[in-house]
Amino acid sequence: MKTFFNHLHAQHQGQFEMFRGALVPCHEVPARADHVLAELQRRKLGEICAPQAFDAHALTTIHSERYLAFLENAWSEWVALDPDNANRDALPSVWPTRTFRGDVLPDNFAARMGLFSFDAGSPLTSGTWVAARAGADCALSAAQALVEGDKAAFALSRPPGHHAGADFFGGYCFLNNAALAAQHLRAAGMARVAVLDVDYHHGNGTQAIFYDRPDVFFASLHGDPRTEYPFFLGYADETGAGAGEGANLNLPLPRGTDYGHWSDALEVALAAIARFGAEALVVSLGVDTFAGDPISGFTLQSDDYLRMGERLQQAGLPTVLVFEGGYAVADVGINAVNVLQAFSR
Ligand code: SP5
Ligand code: ZN
Repeated sequence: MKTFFNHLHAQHQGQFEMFRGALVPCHEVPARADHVLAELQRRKLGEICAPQAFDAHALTTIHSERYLAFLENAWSEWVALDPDNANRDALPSVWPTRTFRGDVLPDNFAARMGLFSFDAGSPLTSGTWVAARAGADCALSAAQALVEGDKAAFALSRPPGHHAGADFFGGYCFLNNAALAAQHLRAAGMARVAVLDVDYHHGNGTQAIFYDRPDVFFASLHGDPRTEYPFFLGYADETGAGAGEGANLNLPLPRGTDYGHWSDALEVALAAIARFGAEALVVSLGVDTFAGDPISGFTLQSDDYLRMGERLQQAGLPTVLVFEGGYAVADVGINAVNVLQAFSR
């Protein structure tokens, strides 16, 4: 199995995220991807490939033009406000909640930061755009490998993507890599594509992007949003809208869930994906379900990821795996590559 990876991911290196009124060191750090790369190389699991550079049009299939223009120019606008900003990441501090307008694009930079985001945990840095674009290229290249006949491909993208919507960032995510991969498969002629999100957190961005579409099924196993981030989406009664009714499946699980109960939910998701008739699968592969994860609440062990990979591979579909969360940095390589191992035989 090919892995698509670009060292430019390390250009996105946030300093702090807001937590309980303080700025605390970012959990989403470049070393995460480097550990996964090192473990892939240590086990000699397939070729590491540079992604193809896709043009901006590939991003507009998922993201709005005004959001992409904002992201591309945000850092230079931030530094133009004050030269000292070059040493500080940009975080939003004001948002248009209910009753405010989302259609007006203010001139003020802080206002646009808020318009295009939903949390204060996702710093925008000097290298965010370059890294996110390279990550999107990895996801698109992995999808293209399937189009060319590969049975599986891995996008070792960073920053992650599944919380990013058509026109907003948040949850450490800027461009929705899994959605871009799914859409690339659709555009290449696969009639029905499923996205299976196994990250600890609900993939609110991916769900929202495909919510009213009958051609992309979204299924997610995640911490119950009543207690877990991102809180405001990911409930079991969200089943799709309009033509997409029935093509969305949320399986929220309580804190403390172990692999036994998690894998029961996985069977439900895989059965629904089989009924849907997916021709290809995109897995949003977060390993923050790990017992040792510092910000999450499930109790999966490293060996459980071997079983997870075997079960996903047995679904028998051409599969793109896209790296998402996982913040137990020293274990993230072992856990992610344990999932990939079954796809590499
Ligand atoms: C891709 C992904 O997994 N995004 C997760 C974003 C979660 N952001 C909120 C985390 C808040 C927890 N902060 C705990 C700090 C403890 N020192
Ligand atoms: Zn997560």
